[in-house]
Amino acid sequence: MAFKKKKTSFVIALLFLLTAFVGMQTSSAALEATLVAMASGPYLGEECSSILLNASGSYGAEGDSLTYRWNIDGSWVENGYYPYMEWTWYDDFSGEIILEVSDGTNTATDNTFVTISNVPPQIFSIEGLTEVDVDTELFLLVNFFDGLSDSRSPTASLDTFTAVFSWDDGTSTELSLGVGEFSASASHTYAEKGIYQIIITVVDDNGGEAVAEWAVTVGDISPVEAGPNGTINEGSMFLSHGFLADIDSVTYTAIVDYYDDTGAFSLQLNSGNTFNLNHTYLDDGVYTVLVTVYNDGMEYGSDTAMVTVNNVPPSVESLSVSPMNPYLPGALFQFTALFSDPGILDTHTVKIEWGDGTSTQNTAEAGITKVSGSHSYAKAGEYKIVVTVTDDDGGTANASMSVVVKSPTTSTDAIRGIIIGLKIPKGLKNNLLSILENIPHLLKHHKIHAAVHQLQAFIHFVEAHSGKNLPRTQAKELIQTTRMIIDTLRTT
Ligand SMILES: [Ca+2]
Ligand SMILES: [Ca+2]
Ligand SMILES: [Ca+2]
Ligand SMILES: [Ca+2]
Repeated sequence: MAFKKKKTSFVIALLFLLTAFVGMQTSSAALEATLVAMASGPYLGEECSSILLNASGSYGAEGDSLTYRWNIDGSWVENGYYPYMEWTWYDDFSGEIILEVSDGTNTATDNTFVTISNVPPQIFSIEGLTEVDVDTELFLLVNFFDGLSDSRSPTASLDTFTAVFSWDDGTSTELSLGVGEFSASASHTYAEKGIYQIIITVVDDNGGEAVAEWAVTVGDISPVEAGPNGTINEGSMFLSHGFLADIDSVTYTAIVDYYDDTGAFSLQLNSGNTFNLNHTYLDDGVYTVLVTVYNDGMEYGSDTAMVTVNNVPPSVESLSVSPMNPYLPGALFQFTALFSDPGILDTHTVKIEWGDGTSTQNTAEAGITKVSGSHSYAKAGEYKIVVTVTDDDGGTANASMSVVVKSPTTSTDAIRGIIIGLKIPKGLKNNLLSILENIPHLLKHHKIHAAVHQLQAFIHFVEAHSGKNLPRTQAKELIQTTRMIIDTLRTT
């Protein structure tokens, strides 16, 4: 490289001489004013390392002694009679510098390009404890340097820094450091015991980066750590994780028993000998999770974690009746309640209060979430049916719906009222009323079929007189109302 560089300078000098020679042909003044500045370059370097600027290719007329100065970052730096000058940039830089040579009378200049690259910081040491207790502060101090870390004369850069401590528990601490601030300290408190790989990163303001790791053991670590205790709801998954004190993989195997009668499972060990626990508990209770680890068939260690599973009360999903409401007294209908419970092993008691002072109680076995019952009401009125679902652990929920029971007598009375109000011949009016006369009696004795038959006969009679001595609009109203009563009766 050095050879190539020299050669390049030589070629440039030769080119310059040729140019001067060509100039001589055209201008005799050029011969007298022989003064040439040669800045060499381009120069490449790193921040904080000195560069030798070489103006030795410059020349003047024979016998002249030359003086040199360089313009760097806008300022002139005098270098007397020395063609060589050492210069150090303390930060990365990219731009032109100017050489000026003087023979005492005239001056000549030359420009060249300089590229100084950034040097990343270097972490020298980390100070701190490698073992702390849970809930106790861990202090870490990181020492680093940025620039030329020569032990005899270190040269610091003008960079600023960001230091990040990643604590390996999902949290981190970030610090901003000024020029020349080559140490950073941070503290952290761990809530859970474990072995943590802390990563410390120092980045300078030009993106140069240094990374170091620090391992800390938090709490008394036994050979196997099953992880913290947990609390969940029935029907949901217990998620946790644990680890072995020995992070170097040998031939460990592990099993886990969640102690809810589902038996023992083989437990997969991740790299670094950590493991994940996940299990769905179907009923409430306090369960022990036992993790046992073997090394070549011999027990290496075991540990437990406790899981408290809370009962979740059931919830009523829907209430429905069939056939559709409203009903007549004595009409039997089917009532259905749907409910749910995340504790799928729970049994349930379902109480249906019909709103007329009677109630029905059912027991739903585990897995059954639908309860039906049939009922009829003796009297007309609006009834509120209340359903209460209770699981075998005391969790409870209720819901209600209203049903309406209409009296058919009341309905036929309405038709009678219409007829009495009509302006029609008295004979026709009496005939209409007489057809309806027997209906309340039939309904009272649940002779629904006979009542329907009688109402149909009434419709036929009305149709026969419609548009004659009974106006069409009034006939239509009577027929519609009667059909509604028939529909109601047919659903009973
Ligand atoms: Ca820099
Ligand atoms: Ca730097
Ligand atoms: Ca339960
Ligand atoms: Ca439950």
